Amino acid sequence: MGALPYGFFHSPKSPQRKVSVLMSIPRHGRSALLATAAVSVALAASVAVIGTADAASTLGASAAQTGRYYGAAIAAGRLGDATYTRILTTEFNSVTPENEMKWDATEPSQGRFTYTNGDRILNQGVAMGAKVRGHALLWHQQQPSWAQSLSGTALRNAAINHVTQVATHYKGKIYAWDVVNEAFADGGSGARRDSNLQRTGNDWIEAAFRAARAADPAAKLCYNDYNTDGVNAKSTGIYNMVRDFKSRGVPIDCVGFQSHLGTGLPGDYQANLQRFADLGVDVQITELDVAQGSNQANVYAGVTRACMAVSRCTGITVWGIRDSDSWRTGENPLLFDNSGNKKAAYTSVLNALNAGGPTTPPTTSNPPPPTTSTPPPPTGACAATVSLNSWTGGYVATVRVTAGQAAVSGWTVSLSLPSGSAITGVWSAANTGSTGAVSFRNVSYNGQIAAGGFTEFGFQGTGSGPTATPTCAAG
Ligand code: G2I
Repeated sequence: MGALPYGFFHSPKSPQRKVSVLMSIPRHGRSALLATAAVSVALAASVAVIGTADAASTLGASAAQTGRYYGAAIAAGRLGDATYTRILTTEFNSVTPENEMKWDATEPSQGRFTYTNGDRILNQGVAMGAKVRGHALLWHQQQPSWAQSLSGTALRNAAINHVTQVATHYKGKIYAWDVVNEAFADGGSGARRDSNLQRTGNDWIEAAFRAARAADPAAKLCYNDYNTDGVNAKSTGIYNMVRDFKSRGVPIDCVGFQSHLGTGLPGDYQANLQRFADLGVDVQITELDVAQGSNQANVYAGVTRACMAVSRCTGITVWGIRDSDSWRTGENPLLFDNSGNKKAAYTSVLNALNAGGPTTPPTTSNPPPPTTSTPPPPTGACAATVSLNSWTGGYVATVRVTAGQAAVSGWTVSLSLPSGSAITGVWSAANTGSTGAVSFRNVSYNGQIAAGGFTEFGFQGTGSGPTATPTCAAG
């Protein structure tokens, strides 16, 4: 099957072909396409024209200018492909294993854990200095056959043990875990999906999140789902669960929006991300791919702009690199063609990422920079703020480093830890010292911050976390 022409889904003359196209992809991708096609919005064709000295030239570097990541789902079996690996290492600063950390891959028989391929993905990410998203601890699909045959308490215990073991194996190395994947039903119910896991009791999801937090306190813990690309019954069901979790102290940090899209984007895509962010969780685009068509580049740009407009949208992951790597065979839904060439969609994403920074280079001559009610730090400087997630005996600190009126090239954040506090893990920075007066230096991929932009790093520790505002030195 070739590329879908733009407007194909709306053609009244081709109902048979529409069905055959939809039937040719797996079931839930089909419903994603139907949902998005039904409310497709023609996005403005214009893309901000950049071309400033600050516009970065790769997806990861462009996203990093505003403290975000741009990632790809990758497969261990493709890492030997030179074109694939060249694009991966050049363009992306986050990786997600497409299949290698799933239950069937990591615990093929009960209690026997195999991490060979999961570790290959992890090591690839580490070698690139990239974030690693863990995917997925519990899901009704891709369960090993032994788990499929369990139920009740035996399944609950096996599932929680699985979460504990896998999160412990990868402790301190995962940026964010999809703790639970696709637990809500499609359609208008807004209810949980029936599954063997759901039949162990409605609290299985929160039990999984608590187990994951206990095993790896530094990882952000996400709920991840599809057909949640606008305000609809399914996304509202998830919204209500997240609100309930936050009110009861169930540890959840982020919601993943898979965004397997057709040829349109719901008009309330950004508003939907924002309403989740307003609950106090990060949001991430976790499995983005968009059906080929004349609108593909615009839909990709629209998703990018939406994430850039939501301060708690921390990054975007595309579900594969080249069209030929995609699970959506024949739909050409990715940013690189089969030969590894950049597509128009790639350029639209890069421009939208770069539009998140300044549109003119910083200058010390006229005209003077506009004044704002809360002035940023002086030119060439940076500022740092800490947000703490504490519990008895430990904490995770997230530090945001913000550039002033000029871009920053390299930064060092210094702070003082209270007596009895010791750092046990650091990500996206290199620390000097782990008790008392400590400092953190940028790593290779987050030293450049555009004027007014920010990046984030984090650390975890024992005792209580820092309370005073840190200092930041640029350069
Ligand atoms: O279905 C698309 C994605 C929907 N959200 C969750 C994701 O985890 C899911 O990823 C896909 C992978 O992209 C596929 O690669 O999950 C599929 C399984 O539901 C993956 O397909 C499986 C095939 O079904 C297996 O036959 C195959 O052995 O990939 C396996 C490894 O190539």
